Amino acid sequence: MFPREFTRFLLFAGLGVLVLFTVPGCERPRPKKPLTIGFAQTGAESAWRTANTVSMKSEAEKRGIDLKFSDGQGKQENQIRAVRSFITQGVDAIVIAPVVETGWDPVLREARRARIPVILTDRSIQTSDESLFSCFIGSDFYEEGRMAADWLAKHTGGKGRIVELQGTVGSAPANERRKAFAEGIAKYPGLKILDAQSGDFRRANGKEVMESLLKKHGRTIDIVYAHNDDMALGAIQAIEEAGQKPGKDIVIVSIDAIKEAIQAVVDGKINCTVECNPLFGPKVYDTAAKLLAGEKVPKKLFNKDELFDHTNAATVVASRQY
Ligand code: GZL
Repeated sequence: MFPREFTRFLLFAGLGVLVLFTVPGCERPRPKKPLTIGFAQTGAESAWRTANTVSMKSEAEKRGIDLKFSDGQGKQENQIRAVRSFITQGVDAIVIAPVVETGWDPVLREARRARIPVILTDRSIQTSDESLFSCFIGSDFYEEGRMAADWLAKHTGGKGRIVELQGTVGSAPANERRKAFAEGIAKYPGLKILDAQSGDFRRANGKEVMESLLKKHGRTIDIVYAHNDDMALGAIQAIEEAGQKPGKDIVIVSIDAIKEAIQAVVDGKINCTVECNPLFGPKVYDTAAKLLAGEKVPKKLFNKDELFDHTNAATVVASRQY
């Protein structure tokens, strides 16, 4: 038999362990497992994209989120491969900035089978089943195109020959900005689109496309409508090299409102840029946390965008974060 003292020791030790694991707040604090999020980014094609990546990475670091980041380099197959890898890794949530609108349903079904919520950021998709993603967070590209058309009609009295520098073929921003702008100027028969070509949202491509349009249309171009500032800034270089004054000989309307473009508005080289705010890392992680806590979130969360021209650019340029 055990001596009395040893039996008493065992009794109290057992009681202590029982208390430790049953009385709330007594248990040894266990470090919370950090949230692991897989982010399939579009690429690195523009200053807007760089600012969006910085927002997502810096906010994840601030919150102690383990962010698995993948640069899609502008190719859907790279993004799909990244999403499959996130599923294999068993991340808590997946974020995708889809480079193009179509072709996502199969991999979204794989994420659903793995019970991993998917948040779409920046660009939306065409899908047969909207339940395949939990939420879309980004700007309203249709509204941006409409704002650009409205501003142009007012600024030109509804007259002018336009060349359009379009974004990435098949992408939601290019499709919606094109459609909304065309519908916006339809009310003004004096505003005509002479020509349109994709510059893939890239500055170098914007310059090349503008060079070829200037060669083809000479001095008949009155207006450039660029789907983003990077292409507009490239076009400005081509216009100046052709001996014309951007912002004066040729009106320039653009979208994104990156700091460099707002400075160009102050300098009189861009006439108007419609904002498309990329700094929504905080909103994405707040939404992911709500989803993982089982809370309902709205299907679409639109960022608020405004417009900058000679009336307000100088007051904001210094404080712009991107
Ligand atoms: C818009 C975003 C577009 C930007 C471009 O939300 O998808 O892609 O307008 C970027 O600058 O490349």
